Amino acid sequence: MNTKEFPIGKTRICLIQGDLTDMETDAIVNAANPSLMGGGGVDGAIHRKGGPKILEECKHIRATEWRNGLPTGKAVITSGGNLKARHVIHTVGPVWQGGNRGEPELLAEAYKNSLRLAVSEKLKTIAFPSISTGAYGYPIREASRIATETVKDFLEKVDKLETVVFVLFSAHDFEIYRKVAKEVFGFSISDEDSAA
Ligand code: AR6
Repeated sequence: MNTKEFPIGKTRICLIQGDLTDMETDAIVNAANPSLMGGGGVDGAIHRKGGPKILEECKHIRATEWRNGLPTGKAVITSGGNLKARHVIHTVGPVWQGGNRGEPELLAEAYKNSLRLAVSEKLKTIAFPSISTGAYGYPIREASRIATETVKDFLEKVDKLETVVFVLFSAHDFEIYRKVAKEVFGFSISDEDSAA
C-alpha cells in the first residue's frame, strides 16, 4: 500500500492511497451533503458498507438538531455501524463555484469542525477523504493545500490527536497530496525521502 508519514508535535500525519471505508481509525470523515441521507462517492460507500444504523442516526440528527439540513462546513457524528471505524463524522464541503464564493473558508471549516468534534468526543485517530474534490468539483491541488494547512494549524493549537490520516482513492490524488504535504509539513520521514 502506498503510504507516507509526517510527524507534527505528538501527532502522526499519514497519507494513504486506499479506501476510506477500510480504515480502523476511531472515526472516518464522510464527505456528505446537507441532507445527510447518503449519496454517491465516498458517502455512498460509507452507507453501503456501514449499513442502516448510520442512516438511522443521520435521520435522528435531521429530525432534531439540523431540521433544515447540515450547513456547509459543519460536522456531526454517528456511530460507524458495520464499519471498522467506530464513528463516522459527517461534514459538508463546499460545491466549487469558481473559488470566489467562500469555498476556501468553507472547506477549511469542514476540516476544522471535524477535528474539533473528534477532540470533543475524546477520539484519538481520524481519517479524512479529499472533501469536495469529487462530485463537488473542488480542484484537488487547491483543496489539498487547504486540507493539509488546516490540519497543521489545528494540531499546532490542539495537541490531542494521535493520528490524522488523509486517504486518497487514486494514485493521481495521492501524488498531489504527497507533494503538497511535503511543502506544508516541511519534511518526510520515509526512506525514499531521507535518502534523497
Ligand atoms: N475512499 C476514499 N476516497 C473515496 C472513496 C473511498 N471509498 N470513494 C470516493 N472517494 P465525493 P464530494 C474520493 O464525490 O466531492 C456525494 O454524492 C473521490 O475520488 O465522494 O465532497 C455526497 O452525497 C474524491 O477524491 O465527495 C455529496 O452529494 C473524494 O473522495 C457529494 O458527493 C470526494 O469525492 C459530495 O461531493
